[in-house]
Amino acid sequence: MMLDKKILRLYFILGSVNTSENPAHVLQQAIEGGITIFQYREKGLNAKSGVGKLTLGIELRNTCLENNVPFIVNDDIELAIKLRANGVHIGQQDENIIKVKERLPKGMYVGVSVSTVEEAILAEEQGADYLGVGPIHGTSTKEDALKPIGIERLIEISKNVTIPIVAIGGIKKENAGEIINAGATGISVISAISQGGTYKKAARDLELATRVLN
Ligand code: TZP
Ligand code: MG
Repeated sequence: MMLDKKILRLYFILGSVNTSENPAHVLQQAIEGGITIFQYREKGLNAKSGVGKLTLGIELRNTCLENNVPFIVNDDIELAIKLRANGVHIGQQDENIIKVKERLPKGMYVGVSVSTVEEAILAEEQGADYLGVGPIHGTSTKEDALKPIGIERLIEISKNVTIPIVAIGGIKKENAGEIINAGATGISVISAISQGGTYKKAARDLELATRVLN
């Protein structure tokens, strides 16, 4: 099933290390502000594992279910299946897309992170449902982030694939419009909402900033 593009407009990603508040509260507020899809990404220094990761996953999964917001799990395919997530998001370092798809129940989406045209074309060929393209700009949220690829590369990638693209890395309301104009279906953010003070307003402002003609 083709992923509805409108769903990818404002893609919020969060894990416990991205906030000093209750992640479920941050998520609830972000939903009220207008996020369209959510990814549980429990990664980085002091990230939860095992039961702690599962427990928070259940809580965030329930928040998404109650609000009818699609729920994606980063990297952890077993957890995604256990939580009956709507999809998984994998990177270039993770398991091969074809193998991942074989393990997933039918109808679960696979998103793939790419930063080059070659990776994008290959991910589409292998059956990715959408691409996460970046990092577009510098970001301090991901410790091992690659060098920023910039808007020109985003344009180039969007010209070479037909599946939807969400851009990631250093995106905020001030630069959201140019991301959409570059051919992305949506924007993907961590800190612009999780460090945004008033989460609901931060999400609303981002959603408004994506409303440009493309
Ligand atoms: N992948 C590439 S950049 C990034 C990830 C997960 C972090 C994005 O965080 P922010 O705070 O929106 O720049
Ligand atoms: Mg990964």
